[in-house]
Amino acid sequence: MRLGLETKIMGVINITPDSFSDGGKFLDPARAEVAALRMQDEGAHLIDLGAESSRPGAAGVGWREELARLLPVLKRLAPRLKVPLSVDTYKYEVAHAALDEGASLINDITGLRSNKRLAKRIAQSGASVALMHMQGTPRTMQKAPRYRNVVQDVKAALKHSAILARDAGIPVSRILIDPGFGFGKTAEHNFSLLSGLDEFSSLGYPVLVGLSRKSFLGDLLGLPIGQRLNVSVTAACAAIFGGAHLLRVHDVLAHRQASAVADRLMMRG
Ligand code: HH2
Repeated sequence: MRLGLETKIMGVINITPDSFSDGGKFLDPARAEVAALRMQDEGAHLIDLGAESSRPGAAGVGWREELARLLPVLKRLAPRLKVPLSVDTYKYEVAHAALDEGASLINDITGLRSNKRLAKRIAQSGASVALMHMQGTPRTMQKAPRYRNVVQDVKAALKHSAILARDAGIPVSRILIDPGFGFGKTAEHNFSLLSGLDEFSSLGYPVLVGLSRKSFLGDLLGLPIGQRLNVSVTAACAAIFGGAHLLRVHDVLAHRQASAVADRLMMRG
């Protein structure tokens, strides 16, 4: 997967009972498989599997429970999908097993700050890592998020996460960064990050964004989760114009079509 030529699409499948976006839909591995194959057909460049919800207020689950949800789906998908698999986890035990099963990317919402062993394990495996920024933890992050300057503060934190990755031996070419929309951010913070997104490219890593179905977009018009496609796609295009390389989305087809237009305008496609 070559980043930088066209915007890449990461299709999201949450194997959880309680994800804010698709909770309960994909607990059955057969249903998860159908959804993943469909996302691949619709043009997803990779599929991100998550087995613990990180929605605001979520308490989290232990690694055994997370693995028990993840492994049946991962084992089923790994031999059947042509596109690479990513696993959304910050837990060493989960990442360790997922890498053994062929995961190509670990998507860490804590930006390698929660576990020292994780970075080394990723480095040994030859997989890539997505370093996301989060202030606090999912349980507390939306209580009173504060920044001096949200763009500069998040940028500095991501720079630090990238140093952790490189010090552990993960090559530059296998590192992605993500400002973490909705993770310890008010709506104003999220919009400042979106309009200031081009700042992040200067760190020298491809930029991943997760805007799909997020509350700060729906809240503009009081839209429930099922009606946030248009606002998600619009925000995604703004992110592409701001330099994003990869979109983490629940609705692959719509984002693929929109990004084709945005890429053409950016002369990337
Ligand atoms: N957002 C969510 C989860 N993981 N990873 C990255 N890199 N960037 C994001 O913005 C991001 C993420 C939250 O969305 P979702 O997975 O749909 O919900 P939940 O955390 O409730 O499972």
